[in-house]
Amino acid sequence: MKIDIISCQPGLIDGFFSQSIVKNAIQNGFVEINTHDLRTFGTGNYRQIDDYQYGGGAGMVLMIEPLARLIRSLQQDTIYDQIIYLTPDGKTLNQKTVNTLSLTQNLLLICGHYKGIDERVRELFVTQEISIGDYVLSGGEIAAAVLTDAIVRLIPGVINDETSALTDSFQDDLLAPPVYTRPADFEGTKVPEVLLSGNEKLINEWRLDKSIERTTLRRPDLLAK
Ligand code: 6GU
Repeated sequence: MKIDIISCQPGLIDGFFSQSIVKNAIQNGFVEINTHDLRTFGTGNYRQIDDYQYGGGAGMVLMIEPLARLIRSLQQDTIYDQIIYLTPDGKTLNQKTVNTLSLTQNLLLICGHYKGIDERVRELFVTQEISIGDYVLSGGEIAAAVLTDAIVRLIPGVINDETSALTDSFQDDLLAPPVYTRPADFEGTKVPEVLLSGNEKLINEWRLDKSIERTTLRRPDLLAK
């Protein structure tokens, strides 16, 4: 899988990817991630990438020309399954979308900044718009890192125990059950007996019960689906 990311602050993203599970996935050849500095494709001597918005109003807008040039130069080498613009007015990200994207070959992510990008970039190039929640970040970089992390950890082999990603919260619209490790008794607070029983059937039943209980209490909206 290959993920290309367009940003005017690529250092932000590279920092995250040089740590984390994503770093291991890159080193082990599961994914190739390239960040592309929009500034490189800026116009004029000052490599301008943003400008005032038509009609007036506060905040700069990323210009269409640098973005179009960069996107087209990337398209010379790669056919993208999706060109995704990270924006607070996109569709809120969920595990279903992450699952679908993890099955693609080539993704291009575009990080916005300031007031956003010229609307015509969205019309001409973008195939999908994603938000990571109802709050505003100062740029799309953190959102791109969130999306990339969520996708990459699903690639088979990236997480040691392949079954681990399948038992995550949200994988079947249920929150994950509680987990425990040693000691079995911490100052009188004990691990539930069933988990020490070795009875796999009982353990699975207990975990499902707890998942449903936790989802009912905390996220009834998930059960309604
Ligand atoms: Cl994708 N970008 C920005 N700037 N803010 C956000 C977001 C994205 N998702 C939620 N807030």
